[in-house]
Amino acid sequence: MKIVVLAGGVGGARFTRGLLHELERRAVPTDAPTEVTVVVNTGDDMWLDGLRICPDLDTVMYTLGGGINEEQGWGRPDETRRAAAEISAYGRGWSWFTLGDLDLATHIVRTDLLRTGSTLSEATAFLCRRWQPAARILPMSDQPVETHVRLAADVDEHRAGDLLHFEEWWVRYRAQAEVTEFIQVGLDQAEAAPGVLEAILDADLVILPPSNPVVSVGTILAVPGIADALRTTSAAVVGVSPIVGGSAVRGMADTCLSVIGVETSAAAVGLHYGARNAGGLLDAWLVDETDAAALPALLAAGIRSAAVPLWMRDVASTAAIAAAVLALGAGS
Ligand code: GDP
Ligand code: FO1
Ligand code: CA
Repeated sequence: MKIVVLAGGVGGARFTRGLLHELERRAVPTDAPTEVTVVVNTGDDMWLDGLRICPDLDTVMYTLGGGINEEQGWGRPDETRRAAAEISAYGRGWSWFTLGDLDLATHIVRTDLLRTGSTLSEATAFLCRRWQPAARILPMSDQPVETHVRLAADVDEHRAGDLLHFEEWWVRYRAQAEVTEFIQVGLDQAEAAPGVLEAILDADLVILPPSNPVVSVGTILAVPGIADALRTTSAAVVGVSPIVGGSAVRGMADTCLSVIGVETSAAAVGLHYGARNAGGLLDAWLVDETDAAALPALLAAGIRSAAVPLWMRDVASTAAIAAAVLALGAGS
């Protein structure tokens, strides 16, 4: 069996870890192992003091490789910030963005690979040789595509109408600065990274995990060819709601959804992706048990649905969510 997951950072990474756990639990030694490919959002990537930072790729790689800071959800555990302090002593660096010493090593190796001619796919494969994730991790694109927000009003040195990198809007301003739109800078020059479209078209199951529908999954879907591949693949496409009981469990998905005019509810996000049999992307959509009232509307729109607990409290509860996705994907 072949499974593709379109992931952002923490939500996508944690879901995929639970999925791998569930697949491992079900594995039959005589059967070929299920192959999982994670296509990761690179819209949050940015240059910081000469280093290429890829937050969602690193979050997925560390989470699946056993090197993630569990409490934070991103970065490495037992971090120190000595290099960042030295960079600020030179009057450089971004005071609002934390880069730990261990994490910096990843950025230095990746940047060196990129500067000596490797593509982002090649650099990612190289970094993964150390972490040995039980899934193939692919960037959505090898070309830089960076999500920016358009500011509705002046904030600090930025003017209304200016574009601001999504990470600055989120990490520096905690998504409190009002914005009018999200723009993927570089999208017109971008194509899906090698293997991405092939993996989707060749899959038995494609999963939209509980990642941010706007700046994680939405950005991946904006890469030319990816949404079409989802529409045409013979795989079942199953999504997991990142919205539980009308709120984003963590992060700023609620603010992002309101910017694109979608209500923060499990049903609205499912309907935003739409039914595959009506030109949309989903065959099925998993919602939280407290959102069971959404099932009739989803079914009426042509999206099979089920309601189960969707809190990823630990690996076991997340594996149970993955089991429900596998059941929905199999048509039950
Ligand atoms: P990011 O790049 O680190 O923001 O991570 P993602 O885009 O992959 O996922 C972020 C989204 O995951 C958030 O907007 C939440 O809505 C969702 N999320 C986080 N934890 C949970 C959880 O336990 N259950 C569900 N259903 N969604 C979650
Ligand atoms: N998130 C923060 O809220 N503050 C940070 O200083 C921060 C640093 C950081 C460094 C490396 C990395 O891979 C991720 C980092 N994140 C940080 C998380 C992350 O960039 C964002 O929360 C998500 O990408 C939001 O989609
Ligand atoms: Ca992200």
